Amino acid sequence: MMPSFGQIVIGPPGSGKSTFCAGMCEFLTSLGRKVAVINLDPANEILYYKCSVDISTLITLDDVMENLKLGPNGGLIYCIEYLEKNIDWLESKLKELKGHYFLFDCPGQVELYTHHQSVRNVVRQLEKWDFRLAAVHLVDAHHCSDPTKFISVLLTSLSTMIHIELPHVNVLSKIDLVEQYGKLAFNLDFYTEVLDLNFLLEHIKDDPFSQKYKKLNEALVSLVEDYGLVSFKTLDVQSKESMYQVMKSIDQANGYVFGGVEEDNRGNFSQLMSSAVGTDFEFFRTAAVQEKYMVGKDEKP
Ligand SMILES: Nc1nc2c(ncn2[C@@H]2O[C@H](COP(=O)(O)OP(=O)(O)OP(=O)(O)O)[C@@H](O)[C@H]2O)c(=O)[nH]1
Ligand SMILES: [Mg+2]
Repeated sequence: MMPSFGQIVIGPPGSGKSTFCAGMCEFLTSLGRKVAVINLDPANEILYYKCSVDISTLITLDDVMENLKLGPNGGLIYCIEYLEKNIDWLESKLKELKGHYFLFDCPGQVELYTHHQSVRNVVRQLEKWDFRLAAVHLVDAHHCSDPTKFISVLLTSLSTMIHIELPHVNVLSKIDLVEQYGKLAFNLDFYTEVLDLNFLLEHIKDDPFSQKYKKLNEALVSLVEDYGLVSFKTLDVQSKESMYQVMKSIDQANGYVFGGVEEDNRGNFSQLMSSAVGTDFEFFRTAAVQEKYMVGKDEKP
């Protein structure tokens, strides 16, 4: 039986998860992939995409907050625990969508990915149903302009990777706005490759507050370096080239390149190779797709 492939799209509030799901759905559809977007965020009010399954038909955050007198954070945790307890609901919905490529739009609450067990348990269950998944972890790129914020981004990314235990693609989203809060101290590669973080420490402001946490920052940075797990792709959701590069990384991470090639192209060696080795045998086919992608939308200046 064919496994199901897909992406678990996670990250802090406002990092661009829902926009990414909408863009990725459109992009993959133009490539000929049959995509189903699953909204698992009970706080999503307006959806930018046509979703195939919507958690709000199971439970809504408003109902929970009102009836259980919970705040937005507690309410969201309750909703996700409720989803975990009612996993049969998800199973029956997903069964009807067999043969699709899945995009799971998840809530923007960090502790769900670093500590809490429910998302992790739902992911493990999906794996038991033969889903091959990659976590796509979006973080707003503007955090690069502040070294201490970037250290916290690194830590969140690392804890998420270790906690969720999926093949993982970290993405700096909204890269088109990266310098909106100030010029970067280093080239972009410095932030994406995460190689020599000691340089970062030199750029932390020299005020009494930072002085106090100097040793802590040093320790955190060396922890991230010791694991050597965190690196980033960059994303501008409006750019076809950028979407293509992110898609290639995700296809390698969840194994789609080896097992999920579109029905029509099964056995098409060049396609398999182009994705697997990262060269661009596919260039002309993709160029055509890029023309088709987001037709009618304004191009970036
Ligand atoms: N400039 C720019 N804006 C973006 C990009 N991606 C998302 N945005 C904007 O960022 C804002 C938040 O995007 P969402 O997709 O709602 O973020 P989210 O992570 O789903 O947010 P929550 O569900 O509330 O956690 C929206 O105004 C988007 O238009 C991008 O690549 N570039
Ligand atoms: Mg969202």
